[in-house]
Amino acid sequence: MLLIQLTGLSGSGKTTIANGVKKLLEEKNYRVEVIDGDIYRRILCTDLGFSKEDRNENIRRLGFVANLLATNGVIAIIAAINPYEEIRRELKEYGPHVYTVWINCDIETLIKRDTKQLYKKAMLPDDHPGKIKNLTGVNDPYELPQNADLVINTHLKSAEESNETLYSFILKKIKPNPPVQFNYHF
Ligand code: ADX
Repeated sequence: MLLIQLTGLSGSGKTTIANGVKKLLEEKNYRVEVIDGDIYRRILCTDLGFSKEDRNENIRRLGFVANLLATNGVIAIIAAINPYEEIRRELKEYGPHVYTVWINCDIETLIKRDTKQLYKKAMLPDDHPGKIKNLTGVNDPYELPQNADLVINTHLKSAEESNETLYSFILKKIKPNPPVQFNYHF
């Protein structure tokens, strides 16, 4: 039905929003699947690291799975950093059912939240053995989305507002095809 590719830095809220919106849509009987980078990196993408090539290959695989689902009536939401324009554009080529949603959060807020302690590790001195040397947005590129269909600024909104923004965006895109309701009145 739809393929939503979220993009945004680690900790920006992609997974939280994707799962929140999944719940809201399921209450309306839509079939939804969240394709989460963190999970797929442990299952389908265990061979991939964080080079540009590997990140793009990661998104290519997630996109393939998401598109299979999307063309079989599911709303597929990819929650991954997805940092490069080239691969975002490649996914868009699957068709007009593909939308790019930028989950934007300023770096100060990310550093403050730092739930996975990744930003702390990326900002360690260069010679520190625990330093992360390729964290997106700190010492690895994040290309700002040039053609996002929707931008959600999570540092300016509550979690509920962010969910609501994506939820209503999706509802607008699927309006012509509501799920079949089986209401039996005998
Ligand atoms: S992507 O760049 O290929 O889209 P993906 O979303 O699958 O990345 O994975 C990102 C997750 O991997 C982060 O949320 C974080 O938990 C973990 N991670 C570990 N090292 C890095 C790193 N160097 N850069 C970004 N994420 C990292």
